[in-house]
Amino acid sequence: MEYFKNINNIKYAGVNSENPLSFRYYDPHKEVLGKTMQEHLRLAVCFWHTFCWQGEDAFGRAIFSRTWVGKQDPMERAKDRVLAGFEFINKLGVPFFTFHDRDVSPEGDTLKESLSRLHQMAAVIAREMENGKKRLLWGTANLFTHPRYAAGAATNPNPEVFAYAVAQVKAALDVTHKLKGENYVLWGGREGYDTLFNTDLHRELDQYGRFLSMLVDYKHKIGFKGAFLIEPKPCEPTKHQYDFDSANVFAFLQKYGLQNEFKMNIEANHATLAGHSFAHEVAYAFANNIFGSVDANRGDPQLGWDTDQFPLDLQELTYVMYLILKNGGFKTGGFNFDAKVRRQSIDLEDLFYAHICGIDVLARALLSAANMIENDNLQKFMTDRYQGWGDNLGRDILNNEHTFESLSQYILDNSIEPMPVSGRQELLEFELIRRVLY
Ligand code: XLS
Ligand code: CA
Ligand code: CA
Repeated sequence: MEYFKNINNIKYAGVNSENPLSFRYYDPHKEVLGKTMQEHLRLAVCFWHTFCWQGEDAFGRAIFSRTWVGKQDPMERAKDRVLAGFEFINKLGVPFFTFHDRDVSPEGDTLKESLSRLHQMAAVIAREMENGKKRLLWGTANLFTHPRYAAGAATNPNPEVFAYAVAQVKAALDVTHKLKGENYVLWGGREGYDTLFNTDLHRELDQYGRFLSMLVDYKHKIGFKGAFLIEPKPCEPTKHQYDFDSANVFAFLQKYGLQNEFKMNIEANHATLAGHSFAHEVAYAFANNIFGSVDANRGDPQLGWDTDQFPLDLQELTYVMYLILKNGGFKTGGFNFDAKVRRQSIDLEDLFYAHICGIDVLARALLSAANMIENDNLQKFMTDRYQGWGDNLGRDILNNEHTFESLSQYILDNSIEPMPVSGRQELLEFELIRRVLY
């Protein structure tokens, strides 16, 4: 069965192509700074928005009629969805995909049935991965849709829910391991609270710390070599999510001695919901050695919720790409499209247009960022700006050779009155713009 009829493999056709079903910038084998575009971007398509969501929102019901939804039997339907997913990924030509357990395998009447279904579906996925030479960027577990998780999974007031979540995550990690996933993601779906009147914050954080520590033990036991990634988000579905942003998660990890076991999966949309720029979250993660992967979907500047739109902001993405290149590129991570089409984009080809445009914007950002790196005026400015910290005074301070008394004395003895110097912000902003436009 062909699910996306009349759509051929998407090819690179150059910037002047008038074919909307072609790439204008993404040329997977083009070399940029010694690596191919494909190796730099490590693009992934997500299962949930792209193949599971049917257009329902808080006000309206399903609106899409997908060729893979129709069979009565839930397992037959799940198989159709996985086959359709792989046809899409193969035609789009990206190397990776991402999924939640529930995206590919329907919840059963009992946990036992759910787990057995997941393992059956993993076998179908393994075959499709093999046929299409596709790789799993990350797997994860859905700990937020079922009513049992309404008050959280690891942070639930009932330890039986905690244990249920353990069983579900154990199976999701087993499957991710079996499919050679390069990461495993933990987004704390309902790990948070709606009101403090019914919430014991101290206890819930301890529960969450325990859950993650047990997960780490299990990872080492089974020899899973991928990275564990936590995905921060400040709110939605709960009013306050415990994994608010990268800085908040980093503090939490240090409290529970887990800082060497987890990195961040940074979503652009979640960064802006937290009142940060996307670049801030990426820079913060690099500064603390916790950068892992990126969900490239953006929010809407006027809407205060998680709109999960495809990436478009070339200026922002160029700078983020510059940060990633400067720090040596992705290791286990990549760019995942945790993005959905708008509800009125009901046609199957809209899924292609959305991904193609997102991929082309990332590819163009990569070219601009490489151009910035080749003549790195931002770095030159930065090196000069902090130069004093490489000289005697700065070095001695950092090497612990000064005290409050000795430094006070030093400044007084030498009659030093420091003068401000320009931060050159406007000039540096233009430095980015000229690379975006080159
Ligand atoms: C929700 C999150 C979620 C994670 C995976 O807002 O973005 O989709 O990426 O559970
Ligand atoms: Ca999101
Ligand atoms: Ca996400």
